[in-house]
Amino acid sequence: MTDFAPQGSFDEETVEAARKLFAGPVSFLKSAPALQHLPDAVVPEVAFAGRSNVGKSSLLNALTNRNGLARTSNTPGRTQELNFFDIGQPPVFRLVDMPGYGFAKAPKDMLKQWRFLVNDFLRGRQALKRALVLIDARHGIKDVDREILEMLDKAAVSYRIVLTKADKVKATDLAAVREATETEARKRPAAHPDILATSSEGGMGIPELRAAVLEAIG
Ligand SMILES: Nc1nc2c(ncn2[C@@H]2O[C@H](COP(=O)(O)OP(=O)(O)OP(=O)(O)O)[C@@H](O)[C@H]2O)c(=O)[nH]1
Ligand SMILES: [Mg+2]
Repeated sequence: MTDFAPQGSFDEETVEAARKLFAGPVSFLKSAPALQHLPDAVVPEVAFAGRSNVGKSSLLNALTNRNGLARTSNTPGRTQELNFFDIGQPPVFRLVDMPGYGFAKAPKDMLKQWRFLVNDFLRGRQALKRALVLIDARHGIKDVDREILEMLDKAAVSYRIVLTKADKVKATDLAAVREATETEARKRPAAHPDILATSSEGGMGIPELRAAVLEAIG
């Protein structure tokens, strides 16, 4: 793996503890197509939210270094349920892979169902310590993203913005989108002031994001 300039201000011990935790046992727990199927909330949870195709499932695989743990696809709308993954055995925390929003080709009633599922989960889950809101580094924050950011701000759900697919943009463009995104994050009440730029392909920002997850679960 290539070396990247470190991001954020995580101390070495946290980065190392996070690396170890994610390198240990990881298992798929269950898939919840509706809120009544949620698993009992027994450990802290961190959820992946973001536009369809932004790279939520890929990032989950990169963090756990397990290809194919969460299903990915070039076709938007791959993930249609809330998928829970246990990290650690016994589990220390859970990652939740969620359906994406803003997927225009999905049937209307399906879209509505996903929106309720995602919004109600994010707003009502006691065990949820933080949401990671993923933003494509090629596009930056769009209005469709702002809708979910506003919802999280209103409900006071703590979240962190994470840029994805950083390997697809030039360094100068990445620096610009990073700055614009951070400026917006700092104005949002429930957002963590720092953002992370990641690549599931190249590995940029992955150690830091692991540390950020560990930090979020406390
Ligand atoms: N180059 C590059 N491609 C990526 C990266 N992350 C994801 N992709 C690609 O983007 C596509 C979508 O990735 P997914 O992880 O399935 O996206 P998702 O957000 O889970 O999508 P939905 O489940 O539809 O909401 C796949 O073809 C991935 O291979 C990345 O960091 N770099
Ligand atoms: Mg997915």
